[in-house]
Amino acid sequence: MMSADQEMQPRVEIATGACLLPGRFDRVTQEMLVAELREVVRLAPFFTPVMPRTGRPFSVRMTNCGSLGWVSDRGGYRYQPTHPETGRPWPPIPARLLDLWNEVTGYPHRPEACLVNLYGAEAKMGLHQDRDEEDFDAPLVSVSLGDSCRFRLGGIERADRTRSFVLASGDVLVLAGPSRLAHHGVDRILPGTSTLLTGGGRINLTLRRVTKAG
Ligand code: MD3
Ligand code: FE
Repeated sequence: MMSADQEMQPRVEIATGACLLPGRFDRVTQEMLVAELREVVRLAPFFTPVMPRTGRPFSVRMTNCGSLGWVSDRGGYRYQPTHPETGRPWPPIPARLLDLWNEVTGYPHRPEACLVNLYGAEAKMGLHQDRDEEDFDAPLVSVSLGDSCRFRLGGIERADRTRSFVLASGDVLVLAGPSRLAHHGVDRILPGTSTLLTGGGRINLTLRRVTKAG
């Protein structure tokens, strides 16, 4: 007899080490996550990051929870323990997300950062690698909420072939092994595809281990 948390859950390997769990969170659980994120955002409001050197604003707004948060400003990209505008520590990562990390990664150390990206209908994210962490051995976990997006996944080299996928509300993507350093981005939001967020838009959460544990 399987226990409730071992129920059949579709897993699709979209690239070596990149595993998609479509509909990992049902609607009611997505609503609970949104309520928890509202509290995060109350304590750590969304800010608009800008590109290093040029100061050009991102189309995505961001905040973080966890002991470290990812920020970008004219000085560069980095992880830091405090919000760039309020100067306060980031709020804690909701327990539901720590449980998800434990279930889907089996990684023996907790995530330190949860980056929260907020996309309006016109927002996108160019092809990039996530390499501001010290620990590339740890997996990375992404949760999509709200409107679907067209997500692009390439390879380690920028010129490698890319493929695109739709990420929908409640989907979880686990990036491990060779996919951890793959190029990726968000081509576009598909407006009107979800009723989860009042006013539409998309939220993506990425859970990350930043420092090398032990
Ligand atoms: C594949 N976010 O915050 S999440 C980012 O939807 C970021 O907001 C996108 O890229 C978003 O850095 C994509 C899925 C994701 C995250 C990290 C990856 C896919 C990844 C790292 C390596 C390969
Ligand atoms: Fe990324």
